Amino acid sequence: MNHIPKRYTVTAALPYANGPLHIGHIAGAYLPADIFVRYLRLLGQDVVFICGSDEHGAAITLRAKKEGVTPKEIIDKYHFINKKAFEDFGISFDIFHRTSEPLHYETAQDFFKTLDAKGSFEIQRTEQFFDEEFQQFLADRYIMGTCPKCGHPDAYGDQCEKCGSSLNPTDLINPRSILSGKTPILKETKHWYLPMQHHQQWLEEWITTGKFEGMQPPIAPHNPEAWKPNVKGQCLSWLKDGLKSRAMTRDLDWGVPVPVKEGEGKVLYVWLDAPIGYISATRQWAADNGKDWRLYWQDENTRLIHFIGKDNIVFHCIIFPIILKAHGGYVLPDNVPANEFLNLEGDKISTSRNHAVWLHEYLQDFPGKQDELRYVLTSIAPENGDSEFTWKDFQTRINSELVAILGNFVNRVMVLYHKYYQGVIQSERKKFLLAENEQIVRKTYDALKENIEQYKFRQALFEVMDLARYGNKYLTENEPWKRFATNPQQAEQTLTECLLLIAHLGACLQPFLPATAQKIFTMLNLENPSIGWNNPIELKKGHTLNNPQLLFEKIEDEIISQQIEKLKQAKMGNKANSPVITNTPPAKPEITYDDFAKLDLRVGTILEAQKVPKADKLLQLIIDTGLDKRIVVSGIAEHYKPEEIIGKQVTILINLAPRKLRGIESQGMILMAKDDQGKLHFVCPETVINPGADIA
Ligand code: B3M
Ligand code: ZN
Repeated sequence: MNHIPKRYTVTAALPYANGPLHIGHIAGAYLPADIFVRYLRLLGQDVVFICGSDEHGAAITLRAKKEGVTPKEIIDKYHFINKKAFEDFGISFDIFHRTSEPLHYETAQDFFKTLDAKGSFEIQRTEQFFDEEFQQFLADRYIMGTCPKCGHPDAYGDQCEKCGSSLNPTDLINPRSILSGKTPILKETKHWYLPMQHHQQWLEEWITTGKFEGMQPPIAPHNPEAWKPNVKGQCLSWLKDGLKSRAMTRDLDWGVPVPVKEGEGKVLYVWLDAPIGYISATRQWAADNGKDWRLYWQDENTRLIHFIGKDNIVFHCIIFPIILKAHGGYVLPDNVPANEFLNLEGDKISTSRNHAVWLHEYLQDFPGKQDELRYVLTSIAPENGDSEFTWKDFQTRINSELVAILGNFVNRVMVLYHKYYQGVIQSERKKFLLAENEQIVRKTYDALKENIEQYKFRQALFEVMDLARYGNKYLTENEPWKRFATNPQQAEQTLTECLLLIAHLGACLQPFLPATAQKIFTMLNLENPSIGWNNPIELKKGHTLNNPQLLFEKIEDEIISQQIEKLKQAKMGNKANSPVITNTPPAKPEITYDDFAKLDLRVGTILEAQKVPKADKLLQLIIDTGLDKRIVVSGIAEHYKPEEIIGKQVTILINLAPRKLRGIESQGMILMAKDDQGKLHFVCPETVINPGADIA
């Protein structure tokens, strides 16, 4: 390739804000993208890492319907849950945007208007499925039926999840409305279609050769050899079937409104608006950081890379490129390294059957162990075919690889260095004394570069672990603990060589296990280095190491059995593994400080408590508010016995208008927190303080 990239725009599929993330999502797109981006950043490349919530489409409206809330409540809830899970897991997006933001509406509508003005759409009046009972057109996921390609009985109107084919609702055999379950009727409507068949030729050329006739900057050629066979294969099979017109608008009331005359009451198709979300997110990031977003999308020296799962291939390799090219002035993806699917304990991961390991739950169950999961998911990443996660394998990989090899090597060296030399470097070491050590480190860097640049993260990590294996063996064979008495100089040499190996190991681990790499450099008391042999690591004489800390701990059988049990329970319909954090209520609308300041919240002390006759839920309390002693009736009788709570401090809202409950006037309200199981807990100061203390 003669075209040298100056910058990278790396995107990871925008997850629908309709549910939490599971390990399949992570292994499919987000973790490989994060490794790649961290690697590029270490090399000092100009890279922006883009993601955000996909907040439109039937995925959202159907979830809202299921939970009995508005779409807005759904997206507000899951956007923040997912954003936090990504952060806690160390996925280092530069921005995690939302497609419900005004800037996105503006960007997507501008795109639509430009395409419309250029004549890139065709308006078609067609008959579409319509649910008479619900008075609604049935697009995409509102309709199900049998896949005409593979016979799967539960294919959606836009896609069959079994064979990956992209469909139109009228392709389905025996269509049924998911709203009423009935067979829909056909009714006329009008939509803006993208005549994809007009793009068949250049796409074929572009996918197979990396360029096409009439190609112009900023579009730069890509290397077709660098595209994964599964990705190219899916594209070619699509092209072989022949591209067809596809509607880019929908009759729905949730989405980006169609911004042209006669488009009233219609919204953009979610797969038109979502990928443009990458652009709006970049615009927001650029605005926040004083950058020019255009360089990241409209400059021929930018490489655009989309990390996705295999079910999104057609949208990123065919439809979005058509849209970008039809608009003009944009680059096309340089690569779309899509992964296949991750299975779980011998079965497909399934949200509806609740068969999944949820990221936010993993992070709760294994606090501080995000690198352990990053390690396992990278080691088994479905790069060339579907792969499988099992808890037993998770345990084995941690115990016999991370603990026994990497952790053990680093720990033995650190402990010995402190024991013999109080952690003070004895002799300066810039280069290895032993040629073999230098060789293996150079080889690791080379292999790392080669594999990461070809999106082979599994192999790349394996090569790094090989360096740890080598270090462990080198240490064992040289036995500095024996030599320390017989040949102290040699013992010191071995251990200092090992320290240098650890430093290079730490450098290589940075993209994969960032927290672990950080721990290593903290122990070594060195700045985090770049990555590569040309970025020398130096141990100066007299430099002091920090105390050893264990990198990993063994995972006990019991923990694994618990997780396996949890999965079983979940499958049997037990709520313990519920993916839907139904008990976390959605965010409420913003208020001003003045709104808040109206509440007179105080610390109160419960002086007396008794059951309210003939009311199962109510307790009558007498509370010392510091200002007075007043009666409060509270719905906590199912959670607390009267005698348990005498003397307990509570948060009380004292200026709530009094109200009668079962004939008793309640003069205030005590605040309670409801946990996942629905149990109520008092909200109270850490230690007993004076009643009447103001809460603000
Ligand atoms: N939200 C689909 C998915 O989560 C979709 C990706 C959009 S990427 C622009 O599978
Ligand atoms: Zn199918």
